[in-house]
Amino acid sequence: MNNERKMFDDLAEEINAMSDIPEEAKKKILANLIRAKNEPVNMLITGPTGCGKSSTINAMFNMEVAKVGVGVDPETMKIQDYHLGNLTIYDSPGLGDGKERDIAHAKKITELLHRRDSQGNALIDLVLVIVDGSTRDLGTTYELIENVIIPALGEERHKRLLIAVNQADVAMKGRYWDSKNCKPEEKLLEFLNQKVRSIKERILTNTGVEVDPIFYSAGYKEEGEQQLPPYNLSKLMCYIMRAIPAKKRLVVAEKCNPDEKMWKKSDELEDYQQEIKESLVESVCEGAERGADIGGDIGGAIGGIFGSVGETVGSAIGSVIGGVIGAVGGFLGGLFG
Ligand SMILES: Nc1nc2c(ncn2[C@@H]2O[C@H](COP(=O)(O)OP(=O)(O)OP(=O)(O)O)[C@@H](O)[C@H]2O)c(=O)[nH]1
Ligand SMILES: [Mg+2]
Repeated sequence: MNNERKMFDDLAEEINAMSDIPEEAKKKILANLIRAKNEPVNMLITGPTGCGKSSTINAMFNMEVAKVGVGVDPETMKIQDYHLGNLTIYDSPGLGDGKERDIAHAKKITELLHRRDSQGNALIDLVLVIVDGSTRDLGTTYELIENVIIPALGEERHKRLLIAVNQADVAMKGRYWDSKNCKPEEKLLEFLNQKVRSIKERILTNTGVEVDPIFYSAGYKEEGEQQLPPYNLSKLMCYIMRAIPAKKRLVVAEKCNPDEKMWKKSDELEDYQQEIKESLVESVCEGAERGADIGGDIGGAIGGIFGSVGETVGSAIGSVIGGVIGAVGGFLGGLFG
């Protein structure tokens, strides 16, 4: 747990040492950093037994604390909470464990989603519903999303809900998965695209809520065997960063798995690493433009802030959470120095 302190301290130190940004902007950025360091982030991860909740948590945040199920019994019977500094992850079973248990799970999820923080805001920043890509029957998943989660989310519900289809590699029983390159072949890609499209349409039709589901693979690990690398985990993280308020992003970023392998493989439709990085820089620099404005020379100052702060933030974060920031094509080197 040393990383987080180091990341924030490194950033503050480097920004402090910079001579070419206006004092006002510097003050604003340092204030942002202090605020960001203390931001609590609360995520709920849910989905049916065996969909890969624990595997996803472990892959994203480099934990071994979320026990991956190997037997037939669901490992997660109640909502478990994992605390990683200011980041709290709630891991809850979805529906499909039998009527009585389903009612109990639904009740706990509803309660959690109604919980408020001390300022009266919803406690849960983001709900990630994981769908098992290898099953055809999405009935209980739809029930969970449409009848439990969406009604409990309140306003701006589309912003706090993320749906992700896991186990992309075995969605067609392992066929058409290019395991050498860790990506789906054409047929599987089509199948997965169709799947997320139909989920999107179904939820829109039934609830009027617009979601943008993605597919990924958390990777696969058997006792004593090598970890199969995840696919689209960087996309999932990118969507998480988009969904949560800007000021909360650094707390999530500092907990990301530093193992670059985890973030490397994606559909490459966008440069997810770059977007993550830009979203972090944005969150640190928020309001600093106005600071520069006070200083007078607006044009040059703004460019300067984003140039040099970008570089500093990029390399400081990069050295700590190289996974997220640095993995795709040495992006750090390319853009920021
Ligand atoms: N092939 C493949 N297997 C996966 C993937 N993600 C998870 N698994 C496997 O699926 C099984 C269940 O994964 P878990 O992470 O324990 O699922 P869970 O949702 O936490 O399950 P419960 O806690 O029991 O509800 C394990 O054997 C995992 O190794 C994936 O992306 N691909
Ligand atoms: Mg689990």
